[in-house]
Amino acid sequence: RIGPAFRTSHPLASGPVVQPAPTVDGFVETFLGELNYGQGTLLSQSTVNDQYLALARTVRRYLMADWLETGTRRRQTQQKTVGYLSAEYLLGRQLGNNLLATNLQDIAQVAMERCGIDIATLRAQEVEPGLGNGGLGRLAACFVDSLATMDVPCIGYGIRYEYGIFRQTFEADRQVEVPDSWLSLGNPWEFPHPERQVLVSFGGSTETTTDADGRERCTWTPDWQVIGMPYHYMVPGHRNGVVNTLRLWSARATQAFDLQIFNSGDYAQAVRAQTTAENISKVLYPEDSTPQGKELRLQQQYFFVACSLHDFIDNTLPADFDLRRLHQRIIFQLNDTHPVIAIPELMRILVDRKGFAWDEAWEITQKCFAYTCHTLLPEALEVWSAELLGRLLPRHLEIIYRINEEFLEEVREAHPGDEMLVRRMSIIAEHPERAVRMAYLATVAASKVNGVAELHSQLLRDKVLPDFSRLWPEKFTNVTNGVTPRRFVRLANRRLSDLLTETIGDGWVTDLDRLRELEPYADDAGFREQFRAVKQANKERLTTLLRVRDGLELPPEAMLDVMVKRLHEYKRQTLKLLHIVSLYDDVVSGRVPAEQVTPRTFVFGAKAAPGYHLAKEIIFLINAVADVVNADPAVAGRLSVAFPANYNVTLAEKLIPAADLSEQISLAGKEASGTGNMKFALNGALTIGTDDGANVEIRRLVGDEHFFLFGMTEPEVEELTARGYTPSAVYESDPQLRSTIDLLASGHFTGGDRQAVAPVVDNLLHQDSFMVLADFRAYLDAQARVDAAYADPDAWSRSAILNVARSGYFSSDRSMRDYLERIWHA
Ligand code: CJB
Repeated sequence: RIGPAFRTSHPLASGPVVQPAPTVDGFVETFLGELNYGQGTLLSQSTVNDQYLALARTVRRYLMADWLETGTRRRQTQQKTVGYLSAEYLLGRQLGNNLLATNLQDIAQVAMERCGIDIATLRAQEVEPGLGNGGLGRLAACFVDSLATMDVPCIGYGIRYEYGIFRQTFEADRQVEVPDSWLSLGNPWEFPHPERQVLVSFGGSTETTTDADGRERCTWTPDWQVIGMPYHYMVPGHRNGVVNTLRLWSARATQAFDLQIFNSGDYAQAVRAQTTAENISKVLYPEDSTPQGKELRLQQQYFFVACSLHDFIDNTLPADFDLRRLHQRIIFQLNDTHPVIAIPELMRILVDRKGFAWDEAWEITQKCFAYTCHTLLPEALEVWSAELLGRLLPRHLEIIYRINEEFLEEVREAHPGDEMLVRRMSIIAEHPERAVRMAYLATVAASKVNGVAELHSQLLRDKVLPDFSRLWPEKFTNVTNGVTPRRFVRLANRRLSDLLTETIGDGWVTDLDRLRELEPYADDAGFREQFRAVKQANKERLTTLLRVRDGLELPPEAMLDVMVKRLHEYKRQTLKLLHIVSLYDDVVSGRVPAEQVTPRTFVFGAKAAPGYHLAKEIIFLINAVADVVNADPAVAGRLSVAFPANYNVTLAEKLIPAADLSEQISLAGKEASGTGNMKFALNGALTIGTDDGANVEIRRLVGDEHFFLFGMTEPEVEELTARGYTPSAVYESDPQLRSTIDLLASGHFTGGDRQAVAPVVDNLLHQDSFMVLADFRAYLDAQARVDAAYADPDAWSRSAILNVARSGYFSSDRSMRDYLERIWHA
């Protein structure tokens, strides 16, 4: 039905795509055209949503010529491409980013004014694509932004979830999840491409037969299939005429419904198959760092990598391409273990479909994959039961078994007689049930394995994969994460950006090391004054937003102390909470006069996985403490706590530029990297943090005097664990901690209800897996140092400026250069 591609020598067929004029007139004309012909409405009748969609489509038009041209150029040059395989992309709003990339911000603003429209209202209309949980998904979005800006060929492959990360609301201080129907008002940024759709198979059985020439052949007869429909998204580089592609897959049923069953009257049964198929891309799993071994999740993983591999091999490479050279054209980067099923899929394609011998196929496969591990938590390493994997993907399980057999032979050869080692390294675990360790499969197959910060990569080698790093030391490397300065400085912090550009020129936007040139200005009183004015204006912007959005009334003058990230025990939001309660306790118990307390506004932003009960109890407790602290005149004007609901990329862009203090307080050895930590430093917040993840590198770069370090180091944590940690003993020995916990436990914050606080308090006293109590004293001492430092605005601003000047290293452009050099060789 789609018909063959249009191939013609007609002169119009190869003409350039006409771009609208980059003038206010051109913009207005295109906008009105989109409103009339695209939305089918008149300006006088149009709704905000009509106007937003027309504006988005207008901006899209300015990008289209570059997108098509980039695609043509990529096809012609046949350069090596990065195939970024990620189950998550936490993109954030597109409109502002694309206006920035095209340098149309000012033109668009004036053009909208001319139409009587406030562009800010239209920006606010966009629902951000929340197709990710947190750091890992946001990192993927930063990486594709950087690759486009650096003109590196990249296709981002992922899933077009119909529902992204849930919208968080609070009811009686408790988290309530609402479905994120981000597509319901129309999505102007995507292009469906039915001509590139792909069939994906599941279930069934395999049969091995022997050819006349003695070769074994395997045929997989699947049970059911779904269609993968690609949606293309533009990924523009920063003002460089490059637009790469993000290709997200949506699942469709092969047959909309069964006409026979429908005619017989069972309507529900008639559409059942469709529902099953389309469930695959229905919703993002909201677990961050704690995967659930659910069948649907494995279906999602296989679905998107099967589509992506097929898309590249059969629809992107030239038809006559010699697959022995595949690694010269693609490197598939595995973003955590979620896409690791791509490894047996490529083997299956090469051996079963393309007729390669096993050994040759394995050689090709090993060169085409690289694996990034994003965690140290053992529970976050995915393991799929062999029963489930074999039922859903029988051929893939056979392939994994054979990969494992051959790998274990290699181990036996290198270490004869060491069966314990063989068992430890096996891709197949035998207990508590037979299961596939996806991180091991990735490590065995990949050309390179990397962690995401120096400390993390070291711990990955020494603790998570020690046997593998001994066997293949050269396979392991580090690439410290980064963040895109386009979104997280230039777009989020226009005031700071303008100040930077006035001071050192605008080169920093694509060459963040240039921020170094700011260093001398740290000693310039006039500059410090301007820098402080920027921070103050950002705080006021935030205060206004939170008043309108959440009905929160916050003093715009206080120190803004921010902890935003997923709610997880290891990140230790409870440590922050104990700090707040102890300050409050000091005042209400009369130990410290209120006037002596540094005015602070504490801001939390965090979603908890819906099934993570303790995390949800912690959210409840933070809200309960906020209610009481905010209402108590004893601390009025001194302490306030804000927990705006639904922390997401859009809110981050408002919060981070306003922050004075960045809370990065995970237990040492648990946070792989963190990327929020980088965004705060780049926006001139000082960090209070443990020696964990990328904090280590931030501190080294900005200097000890400009960073508030506290807490146990990773070896100290290990040592305490070995000695045996008893939180109740810490509680007994520290009177301030005792008083703080007792106040919490008394029900003071929950209207006298002691039961309501018990889950969190009991856990802290009797379990405390992440040693909150052990670091409490050090944390309070560090916070006292923060107060002392904040009392000297000039010294504080100097430190903040130096944080900005010395954080250029944390650009994701630099991360991409490291990947290119150490891993991709593209
Ligand atoms: N991370 O967001 C996730 N989800 C996971 O399932 C595992 C790890 C985070 O990835 C970020 C990007 O590498 C890291 O900065 C962060 O430490 C890690 O928790």
